Amino acid sequence: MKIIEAKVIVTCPGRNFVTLKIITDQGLYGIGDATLNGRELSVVSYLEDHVIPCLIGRDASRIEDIWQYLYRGCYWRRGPVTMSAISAVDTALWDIKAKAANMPLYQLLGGASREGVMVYGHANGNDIEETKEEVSKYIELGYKAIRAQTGIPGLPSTYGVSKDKMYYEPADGALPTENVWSTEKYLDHTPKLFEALRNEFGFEHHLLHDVHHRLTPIEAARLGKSLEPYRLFWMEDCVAADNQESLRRVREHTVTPLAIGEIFNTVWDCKTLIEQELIDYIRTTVVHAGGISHLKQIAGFAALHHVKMGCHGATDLSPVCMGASLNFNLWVPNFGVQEYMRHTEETDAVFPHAYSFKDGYLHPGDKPGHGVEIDEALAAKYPYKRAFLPVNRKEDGTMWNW
Ligand code: EZ4
Ligand code: CO
Repeated sequence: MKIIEAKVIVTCPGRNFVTLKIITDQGLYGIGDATLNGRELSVVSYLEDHVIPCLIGRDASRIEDIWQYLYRGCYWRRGPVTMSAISAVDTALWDIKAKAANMPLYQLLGGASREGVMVYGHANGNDIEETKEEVSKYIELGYKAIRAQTGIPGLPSTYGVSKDKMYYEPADGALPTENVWSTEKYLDHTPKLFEALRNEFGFEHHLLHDVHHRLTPIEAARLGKSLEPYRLFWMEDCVAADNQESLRRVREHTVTPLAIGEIFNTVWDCKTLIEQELIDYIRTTVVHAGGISHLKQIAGFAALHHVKMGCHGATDLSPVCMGASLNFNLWVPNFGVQEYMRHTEETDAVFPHAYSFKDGYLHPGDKPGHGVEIDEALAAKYPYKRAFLPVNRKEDGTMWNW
């Protein structure tokens, strides 16, 4: 089965998505997500200029060989642009293989290990009262796990707090918007949110929180300790993990479970974290960490060290990524939870999909492949629109992590 054509489809039904479509001489085709939020066109160029010419004529069934060809064969291995491009190729090829086998992808991977994929939604508000109301809405929708974020008194805006509750979209400017950050204010306020949520709703639901890389290890250790009475499912990205050793300081001070990895691209970005059991959940995803093929490798390694999968699933990961991820997560033995920020109706219309939500779980559906399509005619009606993620400064103007 030869690859005869591959093309990149860029569409902006409310936000930008990059999709790779690979077509074979047998009429079968597959699609993969290649969206890298705020840096989309770099992946488009990488695919069009440097990957697609090498794919034409290759055997679409040789997924592993093509993965190795693109990873080892470019010399400049790793990095988010390269790995998003490789992920898109890999996802599209698994889609083709599963379609050729006339199976949903999870069957090809080894079959279902569970009845559904537990997901968590994003509850957020400008203050604790508003966040409480949002949490109650997610509980009514049947969610078992809910991420909670709240505005910080004295700060004009806070990561994770949005106007549009179901479709939180951080890439909000044609140039990066500037946010203001205060570690002191954040550390004082955040435990109050979780105290209020446990007082109101008890301990029946899983609660999660995303620090979004804003703390130093000793500050993160203090937050983890102060959140212990509220028994979080996880505390996410509590420090930037450029240095994986940083998590050790957090780990030695708190039993609050730690999750990290949405910006990691390969197993090498989390090797120390996993091997030395410094984390509990690894958040690497299909689209940014090398597709199904490489995620299998990360998950297998993580399983040896009691680390579970907790894949990233924000709105900037397209429904194509979500479909592939759900097939992966229905199978993967060491599954933890899947993030699920709902896409807008416009996005769902461009990407018709077989997955569905019920009682806090997503199921990938039973269509052959990963179960997600792209309506190319509709996609063409939404041209690319430049959008950046915000940047973040401390109150005195110092650049900080967003
Ligand atoms: O900010 O995907 O856990 N979810 C997140 C996301 C990220 C965006 C960045 O593009 O941290 O909301
Ligand atoms: Co996050």
